[in-house]
Parts: sequence; structure tokens; C-alpha cells
Amino acid sequence: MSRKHEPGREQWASRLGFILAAMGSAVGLGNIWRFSYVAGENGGAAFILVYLVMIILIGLPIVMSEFTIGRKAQSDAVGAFEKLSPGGDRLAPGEPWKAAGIMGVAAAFMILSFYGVIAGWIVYYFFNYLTGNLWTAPADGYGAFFGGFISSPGQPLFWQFLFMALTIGIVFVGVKKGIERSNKILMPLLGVLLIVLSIYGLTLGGAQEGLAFLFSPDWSALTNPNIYLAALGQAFFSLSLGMGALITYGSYLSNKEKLPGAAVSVAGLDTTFAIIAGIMIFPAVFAFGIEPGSGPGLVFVVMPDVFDSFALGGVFGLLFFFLLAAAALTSAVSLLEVAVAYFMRKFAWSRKQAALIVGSLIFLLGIPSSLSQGVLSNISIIGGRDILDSIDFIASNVFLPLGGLIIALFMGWGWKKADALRDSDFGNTRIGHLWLFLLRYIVPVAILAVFISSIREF
Ligand code: VAL
Repeated sequence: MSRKHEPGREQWASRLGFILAAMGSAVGLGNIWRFSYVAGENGGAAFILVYLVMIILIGLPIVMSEFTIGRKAQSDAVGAFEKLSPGGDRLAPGEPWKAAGIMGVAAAFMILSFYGVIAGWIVYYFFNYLTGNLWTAPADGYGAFFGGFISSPGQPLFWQFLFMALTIGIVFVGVKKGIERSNKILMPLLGVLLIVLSIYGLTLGGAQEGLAFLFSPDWSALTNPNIYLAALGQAFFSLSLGMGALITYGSYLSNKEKLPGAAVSVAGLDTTFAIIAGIMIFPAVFAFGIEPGSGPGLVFVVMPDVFDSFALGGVFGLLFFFLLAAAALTSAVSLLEVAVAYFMRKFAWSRKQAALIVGSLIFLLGIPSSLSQGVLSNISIIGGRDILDSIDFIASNVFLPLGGLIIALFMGWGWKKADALRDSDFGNTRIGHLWLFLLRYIVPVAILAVFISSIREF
């Protein structure tokens, strides 16, 4: 098969542009907001250990597969499977492989719907640091401030709208310039800031407990099946897997690039960000006597306390929430791009049309998630979870791993071995064979085992 692309299809300006965009997609709220609270809820170190093993044995091989599939197909997440499935377009709709693409687009929709809500909260915090409002603790403390804000019906919707409008704006214009360029400056800055804050966090007095929570596992936690599902979902969420994003981004690659190097850098950087975020947050969690398992509000409650505790901390707060918003934006763009690329091809819409329509739909879909923190908080869907958490649970812990399972089977069993090795740039190497071995046996068995063991969760 040749690497012909659809006429007029956009391409990355450079290999670096592609890697940065893929990193921008991976590094987002998942690394800081979601990683910290999920690790906190699941006991810390034992969870992180499971998480790391999953990144290496499951995540990384699927990152490689998504890049390979996208570049080979030169099409969106669903089109890629239509093009590459044995039998190609001649197969009836509903053919098994395509399900991964459809679930990917659906997951991108669902995730972006609540991602926009959380990112809106971030932008609101940024704004409050800009005005100086959060430089000193509000009368009832940061926790009450946060609770009051997210439970109010109108305000969070405004900030969610603002964030989604920005996301739509960037996808509307085209990904190349804005995203490629801004990533280059903002990501290193965010990295540096996290390191500075984690060093400061280590001086806070909760360091010992925080580090123990992160790095010295309570082995008995491993007997709890829930931490495996949580770690699996977190690995997929954080690496942007199973949501069509890396397939779509890979499809804008034209020339012969070395994919394995790109995959390792993306997964390595993403994981480093998460661990550093953990080192930044958990010592502070213990220093300020906050419960590590206190849920999605963790970052919003802990970090302001940190900034309040040193002179000119407000400036750091401003920077922190700005960079976090930027990281969220590059991730949100990749999610919207998944759906936009699909709708452009499927309905022959223009990029602008698709960005506006799909982006608005996703905003609307996010409204119940936002309201579930206040007026709709009495509605719980899955295992006592509110609407936001339920959508996150279904998308991240079910759709993403299930899509990943199909991708692994597709790449491992659906392609001829020699083709897979060639198209991935591994060539006939040991590591290439190891990759296929993981995809064929380890990834499917591991994902199924996690599902079966946590069946009670559903
Ligand atoms: N991977 C991103 C994140 O971790 C998004 C795209 C889910 O925030």
C-alpha cells in the first residue's frame, strides 16, 4: 500500500512539529489534575507502580500502533480502519476493526465534554490569580472557595464556554502553526515550573510522608482489583490512547519518520510530567493536612495553599494555572481534531464548519457534567459516581482500553508480521519482534484480565 493521502490533507511542517504536537496532546490535565487525584484515591505508591508497568507493557506498544496505523492510512481514526482493514472498503460496516475507530471518536467526544469543564475551572483560577483575588486565602479557605464556585450553576459554564471557544478557534484555523509553535515554548516552561514547585514542596514539612505515599508501596493495596482498572484507564487517558488522537496526528505525517523514537519520547515525557506533578502535590497534601483521596478537587485545593505559603507565591500561582491551561488547551485541541477530522471526511464538511458544529455539540454535552457539581449533584450513574465522574469512567476505563485492545489485535494479528515491522520503522529487529509479541499476547490478556477482575465495578 502506498502512502497516498487524501487530496488537500494537511501535513505537519516538520518531524519536531509532530512530536511536539503528540506531546502536547499527551501532557495535559491528565498528568496533573487527574493523575494526582486518582493516585490519591488508589493508595499512592502501589497504584503508581502498576501504572508504570502498564505504561511500558501496554501503553507504549499501543502508542506505536496508533502512530503506525495513522501514518499508513493517512486518514482519520475511523477512516484509517476502513482503509487498512483486510478487504478495505468492501467490508460491510460493523466490521470488527472499525469499532476501535468509532469508539475512539466517541471517547474523544465524551472526554472533551468534561475536559472542557475542568479546564474552565483552571482558567477561572488563572483569572483569579490575575486579579489577585486568590493571592491570600478567602475567609473560609480555598476548599470552600472551590466548592462554592463549582457548585454554582452559571459561573463554571461561562469559563467552560470560554475554554471551548479557544479550542474551537485553534482547530478552526488549522493545527499547524498555532499548536506547533506554542507547544515549543509553553511545554518546557511548564516542566521547569513543576520542578521548581516540587523542590519547594519538599521543604514544606510534609515531604517525608508525601514521598512515602508516592514511592513506598503498601503491597496489600495490590490485592484490590480496582487499582488495576484505575491504572489502566489513567495510562490510556494520559497517553491519549484509544481516543483516536495519535492515529489522527500520525495521519498528518508524510515522509519517512522514525516512529519508535517519537513514541518513546512521548510516553517518557508524559510519565515524567506525572511523576513530577506527584512530587509537587503530595508533600503539600500532607503538609496542609488534606486527605489524599479527596477526589477531583485535589489540585484546586492544595496548590493555592502552597502559593499562599510563600512571598510572591501568587506570581507562581498565576504561572501555574496559566501553563496548566495551556497544557489543557493543546490536549483539548487534539481531542477536537479527532472528531473534526472524522466529520470533515464523513460529511464532506469544511474544517471551519466541522470545528464549529462539533465543538459546540461537545460544549453542550459538557453542561450536565458541569451542573453535576451543584444542582445535579444528587444524580449518580455508575457506582455512586456523579455525571462527570461517570462519563469519565465509561470513556476512560471502558472505551479507551477496549479500543486499545482492538488496536493491539489489529496490529498484532491483522497485519502481516513483515508489514507491521516495516510500517512501524522497527524493521526486522529484536525490539520490533518484542513489540509484536506484546501486542499479540500480553496487551490483550492484560486488558481482559483487568476487565474481568473489576467486573464488580460496573
Ligand atoms: N492525554 C491528555 C491528558 O492527559 C488528554 C488528551 C486526555 O490530559
